[in-house]
Amino acid sequence: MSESPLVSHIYTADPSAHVFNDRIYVYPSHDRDTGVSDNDNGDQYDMVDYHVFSMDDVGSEVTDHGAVLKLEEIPWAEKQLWAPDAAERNGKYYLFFPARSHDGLFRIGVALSDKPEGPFAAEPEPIAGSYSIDPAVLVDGQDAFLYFGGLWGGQLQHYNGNLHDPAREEPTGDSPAINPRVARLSDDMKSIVGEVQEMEILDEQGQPLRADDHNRRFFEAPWVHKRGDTYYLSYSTGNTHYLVYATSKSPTGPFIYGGRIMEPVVGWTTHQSIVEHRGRWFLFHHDSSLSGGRNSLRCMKAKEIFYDEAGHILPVKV
Ligand code: FUB
Repeated sequence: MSESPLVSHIYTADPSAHVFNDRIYVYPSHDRDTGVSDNDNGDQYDMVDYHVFSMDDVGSEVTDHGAVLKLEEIPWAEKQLWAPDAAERNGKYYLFFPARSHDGLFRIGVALSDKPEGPFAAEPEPIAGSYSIDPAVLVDGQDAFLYFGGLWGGQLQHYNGNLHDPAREEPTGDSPAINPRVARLSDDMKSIVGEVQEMEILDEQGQPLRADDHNRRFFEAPWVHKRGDTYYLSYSTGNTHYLVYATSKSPTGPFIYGGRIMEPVVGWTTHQSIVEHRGRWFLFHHDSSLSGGRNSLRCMKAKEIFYDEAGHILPVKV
């Protein structure tokens, strides 16, 4: 059974959900109909602002707090406001977002507010050392980690370590798959401390997932949540359209592949967040059901998820 969209007055995607002050806040992309045909570069995802949504609980009325950050307010960004995330630290709220800058490369920016619902004011420059797309931030005690990365239109295959190498393509065969990146954030959340690291995602034998293992290898939408002393890295496998997860006892990994969370939905992309609210766990994700299957016009949804006694996430029904 496919649940209802959380909102249907605008198209929304890539929902990053957080609980602030016991209320659920969701930070999605805001899809719009641009008339651009679908291609592997993702040109059809040409978004120009972000809205914030909130609700008392999953299933209760959803408030649209309006456009809280617009492309024209971000000096360094040229186009494509893709999947954002938000975090709270020391009473301030931070919206992390990717955008394509004027040189054609995606970078990640940060915008600040005193309130979870914004509006947010963007820093004048992207975060130094950031690249690619799909930022997700975990505040873990005194530490904050920025996870990011996405293949194809998200450009991650064109990086060798942290250096842009346009000739580099997605590996094939038994080469190790490309993995998301992680970096420690400074106390003011505006910069990366130390080196950006490539994460490790290993199979049950402790071997890196192979590049040709398209059913399990990372593609985009990294998200890390913590349950007990276990860190769960969830992500999309992209061209095979699964949501999967891996676990670790460290926020930076290595992560061991754990299984599938969700089967493919209507639409090409799939992108998730997982959050605890009042002792229950929820998966926020999107599909293209609201637009009758148009890949770039998506709608966010939420459903409760469950774990078994060993901590495995039980697959959800689509
Ligand atoms: O919304 C644009 C892109 O589509 C996101 O950044 C990806 O994760 C995919 O959902």
